Amino acid sequence: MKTVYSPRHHGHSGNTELVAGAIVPAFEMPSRAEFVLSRVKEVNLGPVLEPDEHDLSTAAKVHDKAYLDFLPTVYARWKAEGRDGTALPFTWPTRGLRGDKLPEHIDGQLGFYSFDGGCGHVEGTWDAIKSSHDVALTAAGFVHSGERAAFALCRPPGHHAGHNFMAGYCHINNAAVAAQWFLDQGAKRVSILDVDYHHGNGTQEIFYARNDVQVINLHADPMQEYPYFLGHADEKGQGAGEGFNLNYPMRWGTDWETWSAALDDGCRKLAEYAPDVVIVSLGVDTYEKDPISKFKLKIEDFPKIGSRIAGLGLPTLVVMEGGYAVADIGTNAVGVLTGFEGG
Ligand code: Q9C
Ligand code: ZN
Repeated sequence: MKTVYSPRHHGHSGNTELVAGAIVPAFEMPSRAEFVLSRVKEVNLGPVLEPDEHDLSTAAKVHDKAYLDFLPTVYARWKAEGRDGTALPFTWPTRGLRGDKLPEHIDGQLGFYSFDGGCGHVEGTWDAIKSSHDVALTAAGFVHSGERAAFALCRPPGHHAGHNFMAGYCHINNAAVAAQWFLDQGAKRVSILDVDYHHGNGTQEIFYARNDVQVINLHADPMQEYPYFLGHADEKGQGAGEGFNLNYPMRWGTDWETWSAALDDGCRKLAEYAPDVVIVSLGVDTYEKDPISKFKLKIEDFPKIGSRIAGLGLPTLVVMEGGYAVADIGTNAVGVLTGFEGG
């Protein structure tokens, strides 16, 4: 299986996030991608290739144009205020406020385009975001030209990013852009199977009223876990999209037995939809030793995920999302891929 990877993610480093009342070093850090890349090489998964440049025309079909124009400007405007460090919002347009009127000041705009305090920008952040987007589209290209599967080693991740907001370390929704790209190439139906510990709220929101992209999410119950405000079982899609969104919220402490039953059910629903291509939003933060997760999957469970997905027999694009137990995320992410390949 080919892996697409860009070293340009490195510039997105040294940033902080707001967690439990404190500004702390972001859990989403460059070593994550490095551990996954080393493991790809260690097991000889296949060639590692750099992405081609892609313009943002496909991204503009799943994201708001003004939001995409805003992202590259963030850090320069932060510095223009005489600041350094990490650009983060501290105010958000919640209920009763004008969510329709974009403020002029960078602090107001950061709040307007954010869902939380987890998407800090530093000097190299936009370049990393753009490279991650290019990684996803380049890997999608390999699947489109006949590879059975490809691995987009995206960093930063994407599944919390919605139509016009960043969230949970995510800015551009790489999996959503790839899904749109497959449709633009002639695919009739695409399924996104999101196995990250956290609900992929952005992916759900983007496709909620559409029937050309089926979105299946396995995740921690939003009653207990981030993103808290989306991801319940009764969210099934709306309008033409009714029935094409499936959520499997699970309680803290969920182990392989419970989790794999949800995976089996999701895979059955996916097979019934009979998509032309599957996009796996691969988060490995379901791991028992992940520092921000309360699920209990073990190292030996990850290859079984890959093998179950391979059993669908469909062209598959795997897009990297979360996973923060840095020393083991390589083993677990690549474990899914070798499991897929039957190794
Ligand atoms: N105690 C992804 O996995 N909250 N994003 C962190 C840490 C935000 C996770 C709290 C989690 C976002 C792609
Ligand atoms: Zn996650």
